Amino acid sequence: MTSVLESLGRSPHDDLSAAADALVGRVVIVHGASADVIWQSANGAEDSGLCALAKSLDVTPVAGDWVCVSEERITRVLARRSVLRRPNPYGREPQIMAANVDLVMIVLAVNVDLNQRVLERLSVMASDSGATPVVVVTKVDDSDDVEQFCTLVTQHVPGVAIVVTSSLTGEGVEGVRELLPLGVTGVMLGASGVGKTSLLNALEGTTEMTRSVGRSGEGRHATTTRKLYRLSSGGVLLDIPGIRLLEVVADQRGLDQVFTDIEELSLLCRFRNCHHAGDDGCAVEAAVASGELAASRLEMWREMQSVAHDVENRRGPADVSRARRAMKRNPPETSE
Ligand SMILES: Nc1nc2c(ncn2[C@@H]2O[C@H](COP(=O)(O)OP(=O)(O)OP(=O)(O)O)[C@@H](O)[C@H]2O)c(=O)[nH]1
Ligand SMILES: [Mg+2]
Ligand SMILES: [Zn+2]
Repeated sequence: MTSVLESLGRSPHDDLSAAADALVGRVVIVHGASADVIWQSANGAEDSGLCALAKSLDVTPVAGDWVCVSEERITRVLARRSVLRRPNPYGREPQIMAANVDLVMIVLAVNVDLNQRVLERLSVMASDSGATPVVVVTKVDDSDDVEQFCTLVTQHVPGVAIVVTSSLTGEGVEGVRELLPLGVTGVMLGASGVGKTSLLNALEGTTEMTRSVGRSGEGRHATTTRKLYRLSSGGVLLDIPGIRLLEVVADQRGLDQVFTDIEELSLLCRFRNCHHAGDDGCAVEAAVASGELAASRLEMWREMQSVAHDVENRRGPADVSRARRAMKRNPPETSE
C-alpha cells in the first residue's frame, strides 16, 4: 500500500532521517505566518491542517518542503534536495519558489511567438534547480504551426524533451500524466496565461480541482499562490504564479547544461580558457563561420555569460560581509 509520504511525492532522494521521531509532512501552500500541511500521523494515517511556523525556524518553508510537525506547528524544515529559485536581479537573495522537485515543466503557449530569451532563461532556472527540465507546449488547438514552434524550441534548448498539449482537446495530456507517476514532483514554470492551471485541470479530468489538497478554493483567474496538488497518476504537481521577472541568476553549471552545443564545441578550442571571442584556435567561432552553429547561439551564450558575471559580482561583496560577520561571531580557533 502507498504510504502517506509516498502519496505526497516522497522520492528515494529525499532524506527525511533528520526528522527522527517527529511527525513528517509536506507543505501544500504557505500563507504568510502559517501553512497548510499534510502529514503522516503516529499511527500511519493521513492528517492535515493549518500549521503555524515556529519562531525558531531558520528557513521559511515553501510549497513542496518536507517538514516536522508538532501540535499543528512546523518545527523544522528538512534539507531540500532541489530548489527552484526566482532570480532577483537586484542582487538580493533569490526567492525560492518550490522545493524538492524532480521535474521542471517549462510551459510555453504555441499561439504566442516564442521569446527565445525567455526560453533560455527559464531553462537556466530549470537546470539550476537540480531537477530535470521538460518543455510543455500548450494550446496546440490554437495553431497551425506546432511543428515549426517545436523546431525553434529544440534549437534553443537542445536535448530537452518536448510534450505538445491542448487542455481544450486533451491532446498530449496523457503524455504529461506519464511524466508524473508516484514519487515524482513536478512544477510548472512559465509566463502568466500560458495555461498552467488549465493543464492541471485537464490532467485531473475535469474543470474543477478533483483532488486539490489544502483548504482554500481555487480562483478562476491568475494563480497567485504556490500550491501542491496530488494527481491521480500518483505524482505531485506544483502550480505557481506566472513568471514576470526574467532576470536569471545563472551559475556556470546551469549555463553549461543549456548550452550543451557550445560546451561540446569548446572542448575542441585550442585553449581551455578560450573566451570564444577572437581567441586563437577557437572551435566555437569556427563552427559559426562554417554555419555549423547559429551565430545567434553564440550571441545568446555571450549575453548569458555577462548576466551570470554581473550576478556573481553583485553577490560577491554581500557574501564577503556576511562571512566577516560570521567570523566575528565564531572566530577561528587558535590552537597552540
Ligand atoms: N485555446 C486554448 N486555450 C487555453 C488552453 N489552455 C488554457 N487556455 C486559456 O488560456 C488562459 C490562461 O489559462 P491559465 O490556465 O489560467 O494560465 P496560467 O498559466 O495558469 O496563468 P497564471 O496563473 O496567471 O500564471 C485561459 O483563458 C484559458 O482558457 C488550451 O489548451 N487551448
Ligand atoms: Mg495559473
Ligand atoms: Zn573557443
